[in-house]
Amino acid sequence: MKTATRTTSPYPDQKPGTSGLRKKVKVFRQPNYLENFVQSVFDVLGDAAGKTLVLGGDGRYFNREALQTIVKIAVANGVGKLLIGQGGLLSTPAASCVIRKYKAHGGFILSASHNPGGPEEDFGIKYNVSNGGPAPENFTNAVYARSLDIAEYRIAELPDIDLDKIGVTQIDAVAIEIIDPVADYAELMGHLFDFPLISQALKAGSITLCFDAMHAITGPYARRILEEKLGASAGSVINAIPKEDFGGGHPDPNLVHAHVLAERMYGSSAPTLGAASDGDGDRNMVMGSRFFVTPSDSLAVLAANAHLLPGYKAGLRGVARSMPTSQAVDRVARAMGIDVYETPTGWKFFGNLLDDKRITLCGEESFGTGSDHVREKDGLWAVLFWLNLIAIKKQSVSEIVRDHWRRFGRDYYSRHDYEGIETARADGLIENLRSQLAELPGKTFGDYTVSYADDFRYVDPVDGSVSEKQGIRIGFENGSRIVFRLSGTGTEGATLRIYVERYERDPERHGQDTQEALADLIALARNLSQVHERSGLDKPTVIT
Ligand code: G16
Repeated sequence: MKTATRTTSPYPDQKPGTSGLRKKVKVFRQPNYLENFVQSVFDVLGDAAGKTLVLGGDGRYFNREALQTIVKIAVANGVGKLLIGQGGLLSTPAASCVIRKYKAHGGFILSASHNPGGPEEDFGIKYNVSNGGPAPENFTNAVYARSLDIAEYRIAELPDIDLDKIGVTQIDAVAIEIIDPVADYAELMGHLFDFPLISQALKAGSITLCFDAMHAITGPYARRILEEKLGASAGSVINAIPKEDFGGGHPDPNLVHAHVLAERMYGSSAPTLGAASDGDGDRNMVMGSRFFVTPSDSLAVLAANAHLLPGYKAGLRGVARSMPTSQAVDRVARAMGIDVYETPTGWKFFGNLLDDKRITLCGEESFGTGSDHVREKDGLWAVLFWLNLIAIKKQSVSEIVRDHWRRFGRDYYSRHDYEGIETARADGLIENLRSQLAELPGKTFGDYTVSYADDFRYVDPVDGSVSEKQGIRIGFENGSRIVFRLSGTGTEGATLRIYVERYERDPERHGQDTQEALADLIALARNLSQVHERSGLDKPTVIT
């Protein structure tokens, strides 16, 4: 096998965001754009000789083409073995599972998550390290620095490999193995949950299910596990075939984009559980009949009940949530006497806490929940968790959540997104908020007196690393909060996210409409940020 060293010049825009490098396909298609980024990762990794790497993606447009390039660069950089999901497919949690199970050095995951796919849409790539989780910031910063002065990359002169045939191909000293993308993950799920109990309930029809795979990666996983292994009736998984453009949809599991599911769940014969996952299978949305579970509440309910499930019967070590996620899980942790950690947005921040055995469960408002079983959030895992819980409690989703509120109180919570703002205007809005921070504490706005106002700064308790400017927090004396931050996953312009939450202990007041319950806080958030004047938008583009 021949390898070549080719000269290249740097691109200035390869700084990874919240979760890897996400750009339009057209950007990735520029000469050497992908090659530069992948070689930069290898340069930071150092000696890759003999190491095993895992490769796979969510099957979106450009997935196969990019994989062929990555294989050739990996081979030229001396890896010993590549494990690749058949068809180039691996959900993000399954990639994490495979990296851990086979003790790989790391892996490349190709996805732009919930962003749309297609020639005019988005693509993404990220590197995960040997614990199966996204590379930490010091690694991604080093990759970015390298990408700014890269001058050459190495590539093997090979024909394209057959991504569809399971088995091993040996190319000189390198073994390239195409693996079943579902098998290892399905086996792991069988250890965590009571499959016989879930199966009994599904086969008896006492639990019915609609899982919307949104034409994305989770389709094959959900079909195999929910329908074939557990016996959910055929057709319980909808939009199950992954498509390069997600059927023209937006594979983001929320009430706006998973509207087929939402309509079914608000219809007359809704199943017991409704769920959806995103492009790469790490997000989840959970619904009951005429009932939407906020991701923050889902995390709190899972934490309060985890000990009932086989994989978690020893109890939880601790829990963590991203800063903008509601404080519902904090109340559970306090009642259980375990630690709760508040981290910046981004799953990578949970990695150290999990590895250091400080936490067992973690989650984010952005439809992500997970545990120490892998180092990514895990959509189907959350759905299986809920199925298992329903089978044990023999209650509906809404009954389980309402019981939870009665015990711990309810955290009314909502996120308002303003998408496609001109970047300079969005930066100006955040700067303006920053300039108010010093004078806000002590001020009263109606029922709300500010107790603290800051720009969130995180010191990782395990390695002491510091992450600055992770979002503006305004906390009130009654426990309510407003948070402002700019998204780190978009590919065009800026997206402002405004998160609002208010705690209500009184069960008599748990039946309010969320937007009404939060109306005062939402108005205050708009006033403080002058969002409409500064963004040029007269209302949010998405409300969840
Ligand atoms: C990624 C990260 C998550 C984060 C989410 C939203 O999820 O892994 O940790 O919460 O982005 O980030 P932002 O608010 O910056 O857009 P995913 O599912 O897109 O990989």
